[in-house]
Amino acid sequence: MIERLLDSAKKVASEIKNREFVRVISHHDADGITSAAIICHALLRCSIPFQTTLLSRLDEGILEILRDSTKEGDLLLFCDMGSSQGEILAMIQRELGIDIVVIDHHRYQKEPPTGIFQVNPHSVGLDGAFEVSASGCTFTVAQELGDNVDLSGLAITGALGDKQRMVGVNKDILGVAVKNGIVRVKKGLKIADGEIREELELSTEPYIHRDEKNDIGAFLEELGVKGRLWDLSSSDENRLIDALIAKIKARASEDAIEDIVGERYILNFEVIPDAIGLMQTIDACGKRGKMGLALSLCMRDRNGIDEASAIRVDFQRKVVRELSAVDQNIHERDGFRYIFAEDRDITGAFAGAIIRYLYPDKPIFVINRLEKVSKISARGTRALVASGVDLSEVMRIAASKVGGVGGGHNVAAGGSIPVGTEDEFVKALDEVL
Ligand SMILES: [Mn+2]
Repeated sequence: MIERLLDSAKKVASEIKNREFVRVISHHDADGITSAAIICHALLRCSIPFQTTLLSRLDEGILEILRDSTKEGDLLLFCDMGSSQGEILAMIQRELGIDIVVIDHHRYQKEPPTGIFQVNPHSVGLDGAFEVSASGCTFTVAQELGDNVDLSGLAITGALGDKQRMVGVNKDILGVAVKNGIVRVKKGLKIADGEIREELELSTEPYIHRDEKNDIGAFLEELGVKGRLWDLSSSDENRLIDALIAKIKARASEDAIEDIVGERYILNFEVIPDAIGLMQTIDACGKRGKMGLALSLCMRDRNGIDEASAIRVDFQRKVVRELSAVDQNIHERDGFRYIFAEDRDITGAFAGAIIRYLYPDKPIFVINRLEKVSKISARGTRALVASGVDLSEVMRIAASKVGGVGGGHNVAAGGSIPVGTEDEFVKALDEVL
């Protein structure tokens, strides 16, 4: 499948080659950060100077960021954003007169403005939602700039961050990674490597619901399992897996139960060799505004490991704490549930864990009240989508009814509504769901 991206990857690479300076802008999530790291490594190796900025989203504010940090003739490279924001690209072209290339995997309506090359799986009939992420697309471009096969581990990490599957282009990249000794694959429990008790207590994927404190400790003691996950004997690990499945079965979705076990990726060239752990660490750092720290880890600087790991622990602890109170705080309606959350950084992880591990039978809407707007995260399951639920449409319709905006994917959507319209929004949901 990867060959389908090659034409566009070659074009973008030829735009990059021989530049005096490349301005990189990428997204602040795990996929965006690994994408930025892949292109930064490749640029370093080509001796092309660059500057990188990681953003939560692309809007008009980009002009101010670029005005002081680019000059005519520079190349601006977007990763993990840009394909569906043609108006902003056109505005940058018009205002700043710089060249632009885009490496993205999001669906888009209109082709980019004239003169802008892009790598996007959707333009060659591939699905950017699950078979290749921005990091995979960026890796194909990096391979056109030199021998950068060692960066394939970062591409896999980015795909994990976007909850993708190892099919299509991802599968090709994994094949290249394994063949070249960059990544090793081992089947097992899919949680981060670490002290097993701590990791289970921190885990939101899977989230293990517990009523009393120290429940996990007693659970492990009873099983007679302790130590680091990667050091467990296969019989211990299998017993643990069976017991975990029994524990989450009553409430989790089918998908979520199946996803507990699968391929784990061991990254031979990264400072955190566990792909799940690296993904969670950079994701948490990005959400907490420590994008530079996250990027430095992916640039293989070991200095930030302790600080970044502490941010991951803190972030996940927060999500787990909110999850443990869901039963008391959730509101149930005929066709959906909703809940208020205070920390907007954790909203996505929070909503994802509720639908997968606690309440999979109806769509969930998590509402964050901010100063002027309330942010909404909506999540469904594959089964709900199969039964006709399209959260992108639901969000678009219900949010616009109360003067807000919404959209996204059928299974995961979001939006924002004016503060104070939450009750009205819930009523609007009642009408569509
Ligand atoms: Mn992405």
